[in-house]
Amino acid sequence: MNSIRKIIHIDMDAFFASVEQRDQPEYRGRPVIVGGSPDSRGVVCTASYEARRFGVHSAMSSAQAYRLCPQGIFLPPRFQAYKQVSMQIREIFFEYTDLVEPLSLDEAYLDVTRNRQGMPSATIIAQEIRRKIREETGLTSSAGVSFNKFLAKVASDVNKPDGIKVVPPEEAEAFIAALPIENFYGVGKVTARKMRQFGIRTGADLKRFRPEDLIAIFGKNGWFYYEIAHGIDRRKVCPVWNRKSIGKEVTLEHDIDDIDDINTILHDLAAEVAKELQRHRLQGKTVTLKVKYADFQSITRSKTQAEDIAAAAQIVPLLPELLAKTEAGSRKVRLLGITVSSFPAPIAAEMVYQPELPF
Ligand code: TTP
Ligand code: MG
Repeated sequence: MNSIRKIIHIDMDAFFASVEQRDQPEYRGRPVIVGGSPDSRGVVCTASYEARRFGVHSAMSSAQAYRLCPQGIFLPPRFQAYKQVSMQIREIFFEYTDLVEPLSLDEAYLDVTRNRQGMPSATIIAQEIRRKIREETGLTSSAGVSFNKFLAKVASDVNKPDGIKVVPPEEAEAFIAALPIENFYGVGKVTARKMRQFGIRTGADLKRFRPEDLIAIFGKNGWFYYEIAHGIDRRKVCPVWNRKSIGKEVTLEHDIDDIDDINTILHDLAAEVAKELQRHRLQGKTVTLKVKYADFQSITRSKTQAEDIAAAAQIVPLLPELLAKTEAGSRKVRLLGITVSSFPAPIAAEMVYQPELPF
């Protein structure tokens, strides 16, 4: 059965600039430009919407941005802060589905055809996700909701910032027809220019071309253009599940050698790791203990067992044996960590169709 998928594309608004405005309230409502300094040879990473009104945009030279917007607040990027938000929003996505495909720090595709909550409406899921992102990060995002990646991606730009656009199957044809080809995701500047030379300005123009003609003009991409003009995009949402382990570690305020204190900390870490494992629905067969001594020498000791480990009660019994293979207690320690690894191979992210339900 070839039923309808439900795909969400989420993209943060003016991402780097919004994080700066969140963390430095005096910059809110003002033209913030994140990137190289204006007197350097650097470029703009992104600009707040206030700065975009002056024509400033990503990848423009900072010098040019300064000419357009001399009153702009030029800030260097703080990647650690952006990464932190990126992890927060991914956690929110994973509350709904494992089929999350991040495209960059600030955007991802989600396939919510089947989701943990069994929610029938992708639109409601997208709104919930946007609300949670705002509550947990203080930042706004935009969402596109449709039945394939191409439409979801393009839709997320339509009501940006802080907006949502839903393209249900019955509206897809009109939506694509009206779309300027510059807004087609996957059509670069060069291709767009070439399309214009052939009189292709919108999706409707593109749709008039036969696939063999598009292939003759654009090579193998021609087939992709043909399909998207007809609302077809079979690409799956591919979760890059490259997570090989889940672990927690803690650097102690003071170096310790009391074995009871060490055990207390390890029990807490085991509980935290177990919580993470359960959240990601993962089970591993290997537990690794990490000890960093006061002199910064760092060692790990591992144990692999046949049984899958997902609970603190399964981690804790392994600790005495692992601890005995270290010098913790006879030497002072400054850091302790526990990691669980050896996860089973990820479940194939193949599409599982469900009967059509309201979009
Ligand atoms: P985008 O999502 O493309 O842009 P944005 O989030 O700043 O703005 P919009 O509201 O239009 O989505 O990119 C996300 C972040 O990636 C952006 O904040 C900064 C970084 N980036 C660069 O560093 N260089 C670039 O050329 C682009 C496009 C983005
Ligand atoms: Mg963005």
